[in-house]
Amino acid sequence: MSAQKILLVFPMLAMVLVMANAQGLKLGYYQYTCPDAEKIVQRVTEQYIKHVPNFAAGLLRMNFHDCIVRGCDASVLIKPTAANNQTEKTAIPNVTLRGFEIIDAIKRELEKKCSGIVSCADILALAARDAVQTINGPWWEVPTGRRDGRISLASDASANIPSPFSNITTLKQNFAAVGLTAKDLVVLSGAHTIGVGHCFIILNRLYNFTGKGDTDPALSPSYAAWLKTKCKPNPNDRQTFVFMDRITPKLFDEKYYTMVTQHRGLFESDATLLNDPVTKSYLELQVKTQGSTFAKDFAESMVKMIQIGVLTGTKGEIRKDCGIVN
Ligand code: HEM
Ligand SMILES: *[C@@H]1O[C@H](CO)[C@@H](O)[C@H](O)[C@H]1NC(C)=O
Ligand SMILES: *[C@@H]1O[C@H](CO)[C@@H](O)[C@H](O)[C@H]1NC(C)=O
Ligand SMILES: CC(=O)N[C@H]1CO[C@H](CO)[C@@H](O)[C@@H]1O
Ligand SMILES: CC(=O)N[C@H]1CO[C@H](CO)[C@@H](O)[C@@H]1O
Repeated sequence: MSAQKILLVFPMLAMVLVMANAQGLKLGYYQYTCPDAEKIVQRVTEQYIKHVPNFAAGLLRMNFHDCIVRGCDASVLIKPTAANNQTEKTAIPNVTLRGFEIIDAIKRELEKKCSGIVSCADILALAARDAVQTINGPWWEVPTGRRDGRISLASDASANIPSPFSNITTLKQNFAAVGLTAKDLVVLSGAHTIGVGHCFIILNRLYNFTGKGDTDPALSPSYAAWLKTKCKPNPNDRQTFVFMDRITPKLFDEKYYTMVTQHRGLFESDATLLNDPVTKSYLELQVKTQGSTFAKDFAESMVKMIQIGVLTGTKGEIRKDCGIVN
């Protein structure tokens, strides 16, 4: 759906978005300093995503991981400088992050056009949005003006990125800690309508849930049987994966919610959305109405997510290379 169309259909959204700039971000921040910035991000992102649509999932997840650790400051992009100074990238939850090369390609283009102006944090937020739109997903406004952080610690990522083994209580706490509600939790988890989950993450869930060679009872037995045909109990296999939304893996639709209500959520963190009245009723409503409000809700929650803990004004820096602190 185009920007114009979504704003036509949801005029209230436009108002909410214009007002949502409490932290000093604004729409079109680079209008005078680098007028083509957003066009360049969009063009390069589209080139990559049209070629490999699956990378849209990679960029969206990377945007989430960036924002939930130290705010949206591109700290997720920083490469480790020494074996004893590990950055967020190297933390366990980051092992399967993908799409770094797209951010680097965008940054190279932007540095050619207007050197030292556009932050990596803005590039990531814009690219995730453009990637999702390229695969016909929802579209949201991205107010800009973020600056890049100088700190990136693996320990922060391990402590703050929600775990796929968490229950609903813990997930709600993780989200509340950054100002996101239970509704944001269920709406943003809808991102699992695209992309993959690696088998090694669910081996215990399938084969040794309580340490007695059992399967998680929250998982549909027939789906567990199917998953076992794909995911063999080999912890050294770090490659094999399954789509999280097996019904329509490439469409940004509400079928992830259908999967969860059928006890076919891939991770415990997906399944547990059934264990809370707010998240459960949202799941059921989207299934019943074929995702009537999902695109609009997703856009609203993303706009909140991409403003978490941003650095503005004179804080932070504009990184020259997204992988390296200046
Ligand atoms: C609620 C807490 C969440 C947990 C515990 C969680 C956990 C995970 C895990 C374990 C994976 C699989 C990674 C892999 O095996 O490669 C994954 C994939 C993914 N997650 Fe989440 N996630 C959460 C919320 C979110 C949010 C809020 C977003 C974005 C708005 C998101 C977007 C994605 C996407 C797009 C993928 C697919 C990545 C790919 O295909 O490369 N997730 N998530
Ligand atoms: C949720 O997980 C936390 C942390 O592991 C645990 O302390 C808590 O008892 C769990 N809550 C429920 C309702 O299972
Ligand atoms: C299952 O878990 C238990 C307890 O953690 C462990 O002792 C056992 O070796 C595991 N079995 C397999 C097959 O991994
Ligand atoms: C994408 C990325 O940087 N992944 C890294 C995650 O962490 C492991 C080690 O913990 C690295 O080997 C990966 O390269
Ligand atoms: C780039 C980066 O974040 N480096 C960190 C290395 O470790 C020290 C001490 O833990 C941090 O202060 C640095 O910021």
